[in-house]
Amino acid sequence: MPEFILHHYWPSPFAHKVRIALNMIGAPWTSVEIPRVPPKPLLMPMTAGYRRTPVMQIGADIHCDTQNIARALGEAGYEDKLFPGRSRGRVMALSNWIDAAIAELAIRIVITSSIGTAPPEFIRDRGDLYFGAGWTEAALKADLPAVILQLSAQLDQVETALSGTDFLMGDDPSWGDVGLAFLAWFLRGRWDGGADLLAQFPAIERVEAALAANAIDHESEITAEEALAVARNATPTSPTGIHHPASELTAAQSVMIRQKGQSSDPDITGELRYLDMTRVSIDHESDETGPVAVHFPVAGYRITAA
Ligand SMILES: N[C@@H](CCC(=O)N[C@@H](CS)C(=O)NCC(=O)O)C(=O)O
Repeated sequence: MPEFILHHYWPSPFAHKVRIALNMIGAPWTSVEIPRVPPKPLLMPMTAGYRRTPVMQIGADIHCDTQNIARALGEAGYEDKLFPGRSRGRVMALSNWIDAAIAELAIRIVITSSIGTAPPEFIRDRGDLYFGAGWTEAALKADLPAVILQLSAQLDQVETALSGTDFLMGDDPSWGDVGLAFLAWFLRGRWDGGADLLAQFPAIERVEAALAANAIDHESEITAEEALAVARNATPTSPTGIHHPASELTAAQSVMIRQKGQSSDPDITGELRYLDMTRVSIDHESDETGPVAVHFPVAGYRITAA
């Protein structure tokens, strides 16, 4: 099995999603701690400018976004453990829905409730990242009760989906349950109303208890400089070529990858290495890493000629 190097910080909920998955499937991993806010000078040379957390490195292949990281873990030999019973399509659809419908609300609630306690520069950074230009603290606070109602409605649907079954796909946990467990962990740990709300959803709490608790176990720790050296001493092993009949993009053309929706995320540019229905990869090079391949999911990103 390849060495998985996770670039993350411990309080990051999306990083916890991947930590839960790695522990659930029994894959050893190496931890690299990165800053919670930019600048991230030892990460960005590797990611072509992608700044979010987590990033998973396998040699000189750099996987961005948890939906793409799930695919990479499946390809690395953990398909059956992440998607039991050939459930990948159903699980990915469900987990995309959980990210869109529940994660967005949970993030909104946690950020809103940390106004006044978290450092103002952290709130500013996350506000610009998640809520687009023009957001205000006052509007976030005014919306909070309505957002909590939205969240409860979505959690209630998931609770119903879990009735009579241990996990979303049946007896065995999947990437879909991982997507639920990290959000419960996040709401409980970072919002003072989290525990009371979750108490209304015992099946979700069961999934959280089964998966989220031991998710910090890891094999080793290295510095960001050492991770850059790992990339420098490796070459990308991921495939190349355009495998998308409806795309006019061509191999090696310069492309821009932009987060969909309003956000302060920087644009990412590179030479198109690979495209299929669900993944886009670019070739990128920096002094610190030499040539690397950087991978993103197609869903949720706008990919255009640069
Ligand atoms: N769609 C992304 C979302 C990742 C995300 O928003 N992560 C948060 C941390 S939990 C983040 O990047 N915050 C800003 C930062 O770390 O600089 C994924 O699934 O990986």
